[in-house]
Amino acid sequence: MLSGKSPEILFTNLWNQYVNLNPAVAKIHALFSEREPEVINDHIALRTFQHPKVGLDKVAKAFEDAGYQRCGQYTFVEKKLNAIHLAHKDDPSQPKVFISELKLSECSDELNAIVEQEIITKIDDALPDSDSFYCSGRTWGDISFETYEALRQESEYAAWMYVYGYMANHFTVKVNTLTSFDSLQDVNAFLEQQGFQLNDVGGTIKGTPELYLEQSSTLAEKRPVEFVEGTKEIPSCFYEFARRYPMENGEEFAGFIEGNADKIFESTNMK
Ligand code: OOG
Ligand code: NI
Repeated sequence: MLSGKSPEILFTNLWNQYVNLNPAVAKIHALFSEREPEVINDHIALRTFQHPKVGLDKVAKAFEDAGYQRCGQYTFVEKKLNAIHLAHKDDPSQPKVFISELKLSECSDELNAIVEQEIITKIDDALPDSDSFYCSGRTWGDISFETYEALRQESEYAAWMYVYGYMANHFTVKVNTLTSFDSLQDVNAFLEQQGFQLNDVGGTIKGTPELYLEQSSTLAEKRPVEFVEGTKEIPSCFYEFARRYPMENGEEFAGFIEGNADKIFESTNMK
């Protein structure tokens, strides 16, 4: 018997939090829902810090309790990130979950001091072991724009975490299952025509059919955020589009690709 929540509850909680914060996400979802009988979510992504109190194990727990298991491991040397992906043990139709963590041991003393004092010590000690940590958002209270900028000098990822915390930074439309689009190129053209800006780091399409995975994403829209210094517009969340291809054995590729992911992370960059 699994003790945890069902995957449906986990994704409903994450979806509500994500869509409430991001009007562009609601618009994109509505545009696809108008045209499609079904809009399938391929995966979501969550972020954290590599730290005994809040590391990726803590974020993964709610999913493991809901029947997920760890499948892939990834490293991003430049961005100082580790990541894993999880998939449901019995039900391949459940979205995959990508969880990354910033390797604090490779970051500066200044960054470590801010993350420790302004984020980690302020998180309630019981929260990371609870079943709602994965969607707990920012529980460290007021934030300062000066601190945001200081973090951003070294890590856009740390700066984004400081503002938003534990929530899905994206959901992903599975392009394979769309009936009114033949390719990711078509999806991108449609999004651009509708006025959405795409992440063009390394080109708007990351990956190739030979890698069995093509991905694109919108740029996170800038949303007003209250800092102690006043309100500023800060990149929030984005929407991703993924097309998976069958491998030689006929099975659909079910993993992630470091070279693609490395660029998708930048969808939440301020610059
Ligand atoms: C995750 C970026 C990686 C993918 O599909 O490769 C990713 C993130 O931005 O936290 O989503
Ligand atoms: Ni993704």
